[in-house]
Amino acid sequence: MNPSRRNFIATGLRSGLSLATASALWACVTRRAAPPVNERALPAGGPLEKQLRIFNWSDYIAADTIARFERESGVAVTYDTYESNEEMVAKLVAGGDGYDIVSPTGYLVPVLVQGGMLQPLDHGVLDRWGNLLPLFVNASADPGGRYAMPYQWGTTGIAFRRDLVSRPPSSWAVFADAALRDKLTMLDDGREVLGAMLRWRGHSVNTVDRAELFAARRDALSIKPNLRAYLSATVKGQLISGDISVAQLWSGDTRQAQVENPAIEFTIPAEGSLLFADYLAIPRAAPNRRAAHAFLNYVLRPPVAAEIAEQTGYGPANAAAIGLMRHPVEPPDAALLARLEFQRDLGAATDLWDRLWTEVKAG
Ligand code: N2P
Repeated sequence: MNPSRRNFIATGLRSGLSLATASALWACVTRRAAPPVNERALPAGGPLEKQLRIFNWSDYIAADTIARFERESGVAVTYDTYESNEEMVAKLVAGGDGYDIVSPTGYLVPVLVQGGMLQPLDHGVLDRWGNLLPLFVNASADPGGRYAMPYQWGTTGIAFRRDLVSRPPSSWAVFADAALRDKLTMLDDGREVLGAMLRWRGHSVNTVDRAELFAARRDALSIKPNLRAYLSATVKGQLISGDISVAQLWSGDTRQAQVENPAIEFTIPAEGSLLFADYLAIPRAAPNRRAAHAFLNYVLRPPVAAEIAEQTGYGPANAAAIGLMRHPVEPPDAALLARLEFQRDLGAATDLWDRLWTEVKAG
């Protein structure tokens, strides 16, 4: 393997990508052999393009955000959704489908930047940038926001039906409760599932300790017979119907389900959990750069960001939006941050993580 490929793939693995995805991303980078983006060729100063293609997480925007932007800008938007970072990266690798905006989670942004998959943002036209929370602008994902604009943040916890459990869960141990067999789901994401198992035993979600990781695999396999499936955002319907009683789920998706069924609650287990932010970014090959920046600037408007956060149940990365929400989601305070971890570089242990999750899925 040549050194730059090895470095690139190592960075991808450390960021939580599977080997297959990191290798495919590299193949894409080299196949394109695109010239370096000229950072001075900024998109300001020309007419808006007529089209914009957005690729975002499912259930991650307000009902009328796109229609209002279209009316105001005259730009026709194609809006597609995905269920996992890997699904989005696979599309980018396969040629991007001409997307102008994607929404990677923070840990993935440096990998996409290093792979030359994103183009720098033109801060000259993002005139409401100052509204963003420094916690997410200065995060390790993309310090200063050269390539990615913080969009929303959330936590991973336990969503449950108050009326279907004998007592509210307060620990990751709930997934070991055989009385709930087949009424449980966990996220379809190895770092989330193994991370929860690690926190359960008092370890970090970023551990590289082999004994801790083997114990996490053992725990994940031991609870697997209780699980109906590994499901991410799509579990909402089953929580609402009562088909599932307890799910490892993200805060905002739980909030959306709760609006449909008030018996649904959310808790961060006593042992702690994860915190994430997702970012809006413009792929290198995006055909509609000005329209993409216009949309980012639109989302930077406090009322727009407030409506998106209100309807999706997540926290806005926009400080000026919080006060406009009917149910304000304040940025995580010190007490919450102390119970949560951002996912970090796993170093040489990433291969082991990947293998253990593969074994859990197959087991
Ligand atoms: C939206 C899920 C986004 C949170 N449904 C995962 N980063």
